[in-house]
Amino acid sequence: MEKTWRWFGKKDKITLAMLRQIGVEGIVTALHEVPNGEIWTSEAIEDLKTYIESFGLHWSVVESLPVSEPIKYAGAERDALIENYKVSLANLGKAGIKTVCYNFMPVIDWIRTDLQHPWEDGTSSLYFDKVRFAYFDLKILDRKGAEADYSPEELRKVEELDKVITEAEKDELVDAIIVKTQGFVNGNIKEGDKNPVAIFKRLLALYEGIDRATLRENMRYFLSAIMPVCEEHGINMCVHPDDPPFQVLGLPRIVTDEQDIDWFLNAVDNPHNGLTFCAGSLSAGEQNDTRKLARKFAKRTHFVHLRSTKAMPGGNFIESSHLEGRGHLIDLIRIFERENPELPMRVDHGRMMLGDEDKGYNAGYSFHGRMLALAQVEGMMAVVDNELRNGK
Ligand code: DNO
Ligand code: MN
Repeated sequence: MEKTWRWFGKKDKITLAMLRQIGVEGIVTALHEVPNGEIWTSEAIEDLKTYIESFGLHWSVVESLPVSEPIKYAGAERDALIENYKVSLANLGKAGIKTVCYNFMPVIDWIRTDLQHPWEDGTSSLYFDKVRFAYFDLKILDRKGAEADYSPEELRKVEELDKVITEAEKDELVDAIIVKTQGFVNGNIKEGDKNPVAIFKRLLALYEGIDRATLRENMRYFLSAIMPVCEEHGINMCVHPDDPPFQVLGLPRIVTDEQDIDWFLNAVDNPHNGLTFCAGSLSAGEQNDTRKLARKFAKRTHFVHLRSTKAMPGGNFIESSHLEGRGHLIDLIRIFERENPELPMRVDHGRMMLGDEDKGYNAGYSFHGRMLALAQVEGMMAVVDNELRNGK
């Protein structure tokens, strides 16, 4: 697989010169400054592409070309937004950038409740705590009907937490769930927005009455509309799985497990309609065996995120080391190196370590932690490639 790295553009403190030194080959990035739904012009694409190439690297994957909310809930602006999306895709294709990651999660992209969950060794990683999430849902959002989504035990723990939680801790929870993990991926809520909870509630209201079946139809509509452009320009679309892969906040989620993946691949059965195999997201679902999924979907996978998680008691999960956990990365590397060795791969998130926290990087996207993970993955890949060369 090609060793790629998510780079957040010219403002990223982790520079392309640094990435070259640590063996990165391809860059994963987006035109982060273009508002959702607007066209990515050829000029802007070429400008960034030339900049990347001036460091001896190349722009391998777009992550993400965001799908605006009205496309997901079928709002009145949907067709106009899809037309813009098609123009952006065509412009990317003309520039030779042919792998495009996106997601189809309504309102909220990936979700964590703790951005710096401490490890014994002094490092930290991202964490999802079911009770803290329930607290956000019940006590901060005050969502109607939310009680039905939690067990009596969880509801009891939420009440206990309510007695001790401070205002500062509440703000931290809001930051983790809807500000710091969202701002740089889907643009719905940005750092510095006043009253993010109110913005978030307005967004949630857009999905009232939209269930899994409707969201699926809207995804089929979107994919069918863009496939001709993808065919013309050789673009491979790859949807990122829902993270975590289960229903949240009354919102439907439709890329969570084997059945869901089968559904969208068959609904628009075209090789350009594929998957981002995010081992971290998929492994956070108890129903998922990443090895089985990789064997089944390797040929329709266009991009790989290597990351692992460990299930913790109470439906919680932690982002673990890349060498452990339910991601089973060594097995996945064996499968993908055999089935689809040209695939671009990135390590996804890493721990915070060695002063990473002082550098203001996006949540999960540390420098040292990701570099360590990349080295671990590189080692695993070297062993697998050696086995393959020796006919094993
Ligand atoms: C989670 C991460 C996310 C991901 C976006 C895609 O696994 O990889 O940052 O890139 O959710 O939309
Ligand atoms: Mn991912």
